Amino acid sequence: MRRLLKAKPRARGLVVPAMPVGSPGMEVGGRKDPYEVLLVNPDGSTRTYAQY
Ligand SMILES: [Cu+2]
Repeated sequence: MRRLLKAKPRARGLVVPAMPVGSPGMEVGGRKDPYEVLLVNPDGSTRTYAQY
């Protein structure tokens, strides 16, 4: 989020589909599944923005 605010790319926002375990608000013990944060472009398409 900090990186997005700093870079200010032209985009609608960031999304994380499917509520992966270990993402913010989806903590389950110490389990952390890998997931991608997608940037939503102005035209609605997406690209990978970050991987965790
Ligand atoms: Cu959830």
